[in-house]
Amino acid sequence: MAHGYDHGRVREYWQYAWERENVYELDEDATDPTYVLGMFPYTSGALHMGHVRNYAITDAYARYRRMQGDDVLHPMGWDAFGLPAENAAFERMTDPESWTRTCIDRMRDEMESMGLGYDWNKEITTCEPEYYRWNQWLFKRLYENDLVEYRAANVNWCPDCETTLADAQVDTDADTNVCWRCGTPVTQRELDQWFFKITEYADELAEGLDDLDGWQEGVRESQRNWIGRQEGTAITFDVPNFGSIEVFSTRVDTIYGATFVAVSPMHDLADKVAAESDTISEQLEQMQTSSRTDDVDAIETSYYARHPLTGEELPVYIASYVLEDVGTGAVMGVPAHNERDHRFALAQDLPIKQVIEPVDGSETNLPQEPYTKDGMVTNSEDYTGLASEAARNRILDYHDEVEPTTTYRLRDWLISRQRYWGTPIPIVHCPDCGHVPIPDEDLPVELPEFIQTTGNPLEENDSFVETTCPECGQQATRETDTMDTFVDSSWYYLRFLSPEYEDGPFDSDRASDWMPIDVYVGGEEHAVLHLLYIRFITKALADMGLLSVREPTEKLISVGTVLYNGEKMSETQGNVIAPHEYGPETTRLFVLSAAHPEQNFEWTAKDIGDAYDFQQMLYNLVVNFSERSEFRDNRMPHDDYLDRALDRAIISVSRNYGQFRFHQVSTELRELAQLLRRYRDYMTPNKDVYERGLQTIAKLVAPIAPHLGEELWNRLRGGGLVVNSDWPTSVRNIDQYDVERSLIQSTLADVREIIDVVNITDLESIDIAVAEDWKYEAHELARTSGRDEAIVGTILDADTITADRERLAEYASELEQSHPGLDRVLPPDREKKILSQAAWLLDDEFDVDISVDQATKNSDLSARANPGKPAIRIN
Ligand code: ANZ
Ligand code: ZN
Repeated sequence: MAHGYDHGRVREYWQYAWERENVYELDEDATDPTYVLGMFPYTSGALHMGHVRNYAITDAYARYRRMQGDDVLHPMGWDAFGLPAENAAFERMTDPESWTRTCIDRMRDEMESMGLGYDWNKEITTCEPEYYRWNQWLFKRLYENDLVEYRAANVNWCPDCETTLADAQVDTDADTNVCWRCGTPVTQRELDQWFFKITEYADELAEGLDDLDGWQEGVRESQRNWIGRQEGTAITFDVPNFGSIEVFSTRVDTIYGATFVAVSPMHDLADKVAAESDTISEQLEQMQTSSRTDDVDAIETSYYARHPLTGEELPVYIASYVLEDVGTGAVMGVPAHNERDHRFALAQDLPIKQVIEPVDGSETNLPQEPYTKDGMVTNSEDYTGLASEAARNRILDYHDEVEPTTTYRLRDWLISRQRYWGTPIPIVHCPDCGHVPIPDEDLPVELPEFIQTTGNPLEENDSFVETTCPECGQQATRETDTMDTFVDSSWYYLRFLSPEYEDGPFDSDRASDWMPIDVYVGGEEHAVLHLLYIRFITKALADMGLLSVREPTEKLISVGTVLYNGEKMSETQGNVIAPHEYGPETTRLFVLSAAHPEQNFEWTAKDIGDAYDFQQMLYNLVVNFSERSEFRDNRMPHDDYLDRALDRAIISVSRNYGQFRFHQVSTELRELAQLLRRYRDYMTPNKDVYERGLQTIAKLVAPIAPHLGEELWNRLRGGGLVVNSDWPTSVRNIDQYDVERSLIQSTLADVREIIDVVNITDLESIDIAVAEDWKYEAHELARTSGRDEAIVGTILDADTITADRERLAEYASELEQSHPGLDRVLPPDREKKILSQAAWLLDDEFDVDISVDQATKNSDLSARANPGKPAIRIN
């Protein structure tokens, strides 16, 4: 064809049409729109393939729902604060704001040229005072509700980024804790810091996961692990000259085996010991700032702990393997039954005392290796002879020093950042009044102009720092920390509901109608951080009476990674293919066709080529139709076939869209396009049938390839824009479309295989025979009978089946072999009809006469004809 599909022109033309008609704007009177949200991007300056994949998913789904007649809220905005902007500003001698604005403009352009259908009226940008004033407002409400804490804390410090990091922003790379952004090993520092008390919600956050049916199990499991809820006991050891140490243990049954006590380098006892000795102080400092958690790194102390049950004196160590933020930051060391305690005891030459034996009497490898399983308690006074479990309960009951407790791995959320490009924390430090929140009417506390410095630019800015106390009016200083950017994204989905709202961060009435988010789509790297924060904030807001839901999103799609030669495609790997390299729509079609949203997939030029060819092929079909003058009026069986195939496709494609199986959609549409082409070439097409086919495919393809959809629709004179058109409906409601489809496919495959095997060259005809009625009755009886039922007996006893006993018995035992697991089949007349309609496909392929009949008792095909699997004879 001379005139190919001109992607550039088509794209521009339809984007202009969409904009002119405001097709993506949400009707403000909508009562409960479908809320489809992709995680808004960090403003790094360019869209990458991961973005395109996420946003192609939300866009396809939003379009599908819109064509179904739903009101759809599909907004977009910018997660615009953050350290990279500051770094970029340094490198480019500009300021973070200008740099960020440039990035936003570029990214918005790229999104528009991808044809993503957003309601731009709802755009939000987190670095604007109109947005971040509500971060400050939120901070204050949390503060009033006792969910904010200011305390000195040992925090993770990245020397390169010169900032503190939340625990969740520290990665572990080959046993070393490193900064998630730059990979520099993290050290520890003690600073006064602001925290959000997410741990108050630890229980609810953990328990709520069980009810989040629309979330992938993998994500729920990551959150469960992150929260790390653990039942155990707290055991108090008296420590003369210090007080007491509380340890956390899940194995109180091993308490008689404790031969030492160890505390983490951050424990109060460690501080006390350091204060008493300069050498230890130095050693300790090294331990505290080290990012290694060496198993045997230890400081011996002069303190001892009194064993609560035996009164024995146990030495106390400071040990780096004891983690500050697990349990109570202290352990009782039971070398005989715990791996880490064992390694430590060997290195420190401490006694190893066995108190558990295997129940089956087998030998252990003690003292060379610890025995870590439950078993029978030994060497333990009154508890000797009990099973571990029983001993645990008994010890708990009898000793006040042992208390049941639940611990969490989850820590409070450290939100202080010593950086400029973030939301100022709305607090004044007054010498008399302490920390005083800034009154609501004085919000926002705006960021002052950027100053290039090495430390925190806010600290250098006297006119920002110096202020008066809102309570007593005397000279005071402003807080110079800014908020973690995860605060900005912890509630932005609520701002989208009413972005102009001025009386609060969002309109609570509307939020109660429109929340939760129906589908939330984003990268799998956010499984823990962001998705835990939004759950926490939603719950906190609900407890303040501002929201009526307690979970932010019903359905979550955690999107897999795009790979290139097996590696994640990313800026840092230097293997990025820009989304525009192949034309936006080809890229969209490709990313949606490649795999399930949750799966990773490999970028290949061939698949890109296929996505391109598919568009070309559809376009050519439609152009050819619009230029054709010759059509047929009468109706033939293969017209019925096409009609029915269309109905099947509509039902199945709709279901797949509803379940986010876009790659399935794409496969089906490619098959449908091929079928339409075959139909056209087989015989002069019937105009109505063919036109319906093309119009249907134009609509079905529109959510995943919107520009192409419009172009096809327009050439078919569909009227109006396809985005605004109604989703196609099937003429017949085909209940078992999938059974029909597999009957056709397997029968065609069987024919091909037979022809292949017998190697017939001059075919004359093909006879297809569906089974006799009684076989369907027997099949249905077998299929619906119980798992353990004797099939042959059941069938032979059924007096509804009238058939020759001998043949019935033979068939019944065949059925018994495949039961359970028999497939559902169609009734015989329907099988016959469907196959007659499909006969033209064989005629087209092999150029032969086809007959489709039902087998009769005496015909030679009757033995081989079974329900769902007709007999085939090649002549
Ligand atoms: C004594 C004991 C004896 C323990 C025994 C285990 C086995 P798991 O084992 O992963 O479920 N623990 C407690 N606080 C810790 C901290 N801050 N740093 C390092 N380890 C700590 O975790 C529970 C066990 O981890 C606890 O039970 C404690 O050792 C250790 F035969 O207490 B156990
Ligand atoms: Zn004051």
